[in-house]
Amino acid sequence: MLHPEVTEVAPNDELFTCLSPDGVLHRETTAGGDLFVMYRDMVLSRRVDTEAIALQRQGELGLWPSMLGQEGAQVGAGRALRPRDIAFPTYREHAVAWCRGVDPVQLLGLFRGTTLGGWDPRENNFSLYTLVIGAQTLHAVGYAMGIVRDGDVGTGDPDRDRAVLVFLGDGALSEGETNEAFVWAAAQNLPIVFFCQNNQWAISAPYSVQSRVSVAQRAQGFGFRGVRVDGNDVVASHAATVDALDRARAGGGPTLIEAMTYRRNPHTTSDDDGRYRDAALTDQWSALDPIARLRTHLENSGVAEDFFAGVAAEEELLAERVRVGCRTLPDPDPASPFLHTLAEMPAELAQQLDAHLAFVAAGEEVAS
Ligand SMILES: Cc1ncc(C[n+]2csc(CCOP(=O)(O)OP(=O)(O)O)c2C)c(N)n1
Repeated sequence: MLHPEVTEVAPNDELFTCLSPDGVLHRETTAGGDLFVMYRDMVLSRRVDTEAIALQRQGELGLWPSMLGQEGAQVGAGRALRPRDIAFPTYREHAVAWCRGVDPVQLLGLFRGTTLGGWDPRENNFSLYTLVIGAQTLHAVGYAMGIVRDGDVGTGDPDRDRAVLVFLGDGALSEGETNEAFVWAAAQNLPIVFFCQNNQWAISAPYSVQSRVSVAQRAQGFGFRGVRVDGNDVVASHAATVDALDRARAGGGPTLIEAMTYRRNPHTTSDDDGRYRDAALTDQWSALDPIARLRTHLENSGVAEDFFAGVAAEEELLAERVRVGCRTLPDPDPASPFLHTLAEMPAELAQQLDAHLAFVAAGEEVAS
């Protein structure tokens, strides 16, 4: 089913919005989406983010890329996925991971240095985090080609048709790989949705130094649809993504969604954003907070305080589980980097593994 209200905004680059910053739902969408579920998703995933920053400050994590302010874009998109669809994230999609059912403690392993992955991508159809900017767009295109070859697109059977949702930042649009991915997606009419969170900064580089046109407009040059949504509006993000995924599964080809949002925290816990941007801008964007606006809407609709209290109680339990879980993440097997690269281990690599294990054992002896 297509949702014409989203399509309308494509040609003129208008921002598609449903829920205004003061919490008024001024456009009903046909895309549905459970506002209670999405409120809870945003609150709980924000709490994971807050706890992760605190853990990094305590030396428990090496690094953390915060998503504060981007929950509306991520939850709207994450909740548009069906189980058989697959998502390819960057390293900041903590709320999408939450929507896919990835345990938040598993997210922390990569940033604690106990794993190079953290979860099995097949369990939740949620690929591993990708730190190489833009690389995941090609992985996603390859997967979408596989879906076509499996005949899982355009059959009309909702239990069979699948699509790919790939996340990228505005900075990734300056990578050759992303542009190659767009070429392939268009030329082969692939079942793929590119979801760009335009949080306006690629570390210290603003979007304005990367492009003379909007993100959404760039899709037109490759021959497919681009739409612009208010990324701090979870309802708009959800409707636009449902629409684009429906099209993709039905054989309608790719869409690029530009979710306009803002990275309210520094790029990572290692970055000093005070050196390149004005704090007043962050304050302006704080007033557009995606959680606050949905809460206002729910309160104005008569939702009982019990609901919010219930989510707040869940938050405390989750925070405790994340703190304890992080500290008790198991150390990796020292052999693991050697074991999962080649199907059969060559003799030379086996020798290196022996030497490595001897080195680790010697270190453990010294330490004990
Ligand atoms: C190929 C590559 N080049 C450079 C980097 C260094 N780098 C890490 S994050 C980043 C900025 C990415 O910005 P954007 O795509 O907008 O995503 P955001 O971090 O804002 O979510 C850069 C340049 C990298 N990781 N990979």
